[in-house]
Amino acid sequence: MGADRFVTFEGGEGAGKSTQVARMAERLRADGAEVIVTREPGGAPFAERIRKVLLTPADRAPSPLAEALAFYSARADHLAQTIGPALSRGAWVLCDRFNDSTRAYQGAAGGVADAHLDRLDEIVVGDTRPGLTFLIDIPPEEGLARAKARRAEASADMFEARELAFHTALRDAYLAIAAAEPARCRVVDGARAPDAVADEIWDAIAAHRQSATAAEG
Ligand code: T5A
Repeated sequence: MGADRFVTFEGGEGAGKSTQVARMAERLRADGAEVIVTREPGGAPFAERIRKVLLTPADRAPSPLAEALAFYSARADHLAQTIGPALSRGAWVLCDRFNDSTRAYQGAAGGVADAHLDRLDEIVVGDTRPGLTFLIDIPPEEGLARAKARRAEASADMFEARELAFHTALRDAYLAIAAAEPARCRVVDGARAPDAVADEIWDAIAAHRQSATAAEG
């Protein structure tokens, strides 16, 4: 069982995660909840420094294992500095990407063994696992086109620049994660208009909130 108020948003490039995180934060706050919005990689000062290194295109890409370790280093800082303290005081934490991203990008698409990622999760994440995860699913071509349109003339970051086969493998990996953990993961069709996506996510958060409150007694 994860932390009930810890909600993560996952999906490929340009799926609409940041858009939906912002909308859900607004709705929860309007409902009187304390909410923090955060992201990975990043979400704390040291983790944001690692983010810069990870997303800057390099002449030679690092090995997927080296990448995974850097993401977990940032994650350890993020959990200690931001996520853990917020959950301890009863706030909701809405996080744009978390450890499912490492499973999909460095694991399934990059080849890092599940057993290695299991050990890193045990060491770094422990019990602070998300209680609810939205997988915003869209065809990779569409997500990449959105991301490209948004960045205009700026160059693609290190992950966005990878070939379509990589992004297709990512989508399959995410869908497999969601199928393996149906109690935590909700697959949402992200190809619809932002309002329709937001309404579906909000309904799921409301139901989750109700069952969490009932469990707290
Ligand atoms: N990574 C991350 C790993 O490899 N391993 C890890 O463990 C972790 C944590 C992070 C990169 O790091 C990798 C994955 C990533 O490649 P990032 O810049 O944070 O880099 O990249 P993304 O998380 O992919 O962020 P994006 O901003 O590209 O995608 P979002 O957040 O899914 O999309 P969003 O909401 O910003 O929307 C993109 C554009 O589409 C529009 C928006 O207005 C925006 O212009 N849009 C829609 N358009 C039409 N219909 C909708 N429903 C729309 N929703 C949004």
